[in-house]
Amino acid sequence: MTLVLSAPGWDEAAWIARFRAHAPDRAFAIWPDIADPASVRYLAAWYPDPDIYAHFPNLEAVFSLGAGVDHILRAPKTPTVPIARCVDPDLTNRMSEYIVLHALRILRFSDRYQADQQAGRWKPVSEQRPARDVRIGLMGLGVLGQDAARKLAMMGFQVAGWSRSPKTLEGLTTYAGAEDLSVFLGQTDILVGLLPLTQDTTDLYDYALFSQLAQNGALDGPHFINVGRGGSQVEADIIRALDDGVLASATLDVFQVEPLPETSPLWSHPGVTITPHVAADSAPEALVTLIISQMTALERGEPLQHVVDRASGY
Ligand code: NDP
Ligand code: OXD
Repeated sequence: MTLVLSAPGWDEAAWIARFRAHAPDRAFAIWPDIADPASVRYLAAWYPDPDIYAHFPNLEAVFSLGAGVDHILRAPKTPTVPIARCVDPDLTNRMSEYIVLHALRILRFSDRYQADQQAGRWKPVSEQRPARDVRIGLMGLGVLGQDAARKLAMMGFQVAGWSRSPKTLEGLTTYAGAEDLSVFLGQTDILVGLLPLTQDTTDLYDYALFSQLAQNGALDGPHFINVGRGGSQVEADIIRALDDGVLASATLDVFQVEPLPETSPLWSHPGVTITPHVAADSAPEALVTLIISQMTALERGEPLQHVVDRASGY
């Protein structure tokens, strides 16, 4: 009952050591160093080799080492066994921290004051609007979107959310589907992308979408924060929208290509804030514990948690 780990670019030996510390009686291996492929029942993966799944005839489950699963579903031949993703309170809290941090950074003109400090300039902004005047729209109302929505509302922001299926959530204005998108965008001052990457969400954040954001809001124009997936954003359109004043700023944690190439104009654009896909890292201990508990549950005949729906792609 071996678990194979495949996470190219990560310190895989350290991860296996963590797994062994939590489950010393279990067998673990690192791809591609596999002595007996028939013994492999589980795969824990982050951007694995797309051909990996065919090597294990007795595979029973694939565990994503993150909340997203696009890195697994991008394979031409995806595994036929269930895929479970990471859902963990630490990860959820971290994402909400990131979104609240940057919403407040925008509200409280932090970038401007930082530049003023560097220039030795004492220049209070003439009018500091309260959070209650600012409308934040979350695209994605899943595990992460709902938690962020609650915490943003706690800070006083007006919060709305958009999802694929209609939802009723206390204290939140909700919109669903393509038919509601324009109305949702038209009432949004800070747009937060928290969508999984699927066929439907690829290249979704483009110039046409940014152009529909509220232009009459309490801020200096619409702001965009993307913490979902870079494949949902058209980076050339972000630059164009910033240059045209269609967007006031873009805060990006995810990119079309990661690591963001040195040649990307996003690096030096004054309207862009960049973080290297760290909005909500999975805490290693929590992830290892989750995966081991999922294996144990399966072996007891209990259902796997957080299983991905193949049809919707997330
Ligand atoms: P969930 O699966 O819980 O929620 C996804 C949400 O997106 C749901 O509300 C879903 O709608 C909505 N959605 C999906 N497709 C569409 C669509 N075509 N149109 C409208 N809404 C859609 O995911 P999580 O909240 O756990 O995570 C979201 C994403 O965040 C992950 O997939 C990952 O890509 C990203 N992420 C990024 C991290 C980072 O560090 N930057 C860390 C962790 C995650 P519905 O509710 O109707 O199903
Ligand atoms: C992700 C993650 O899916 O870090 O991006 O969990």
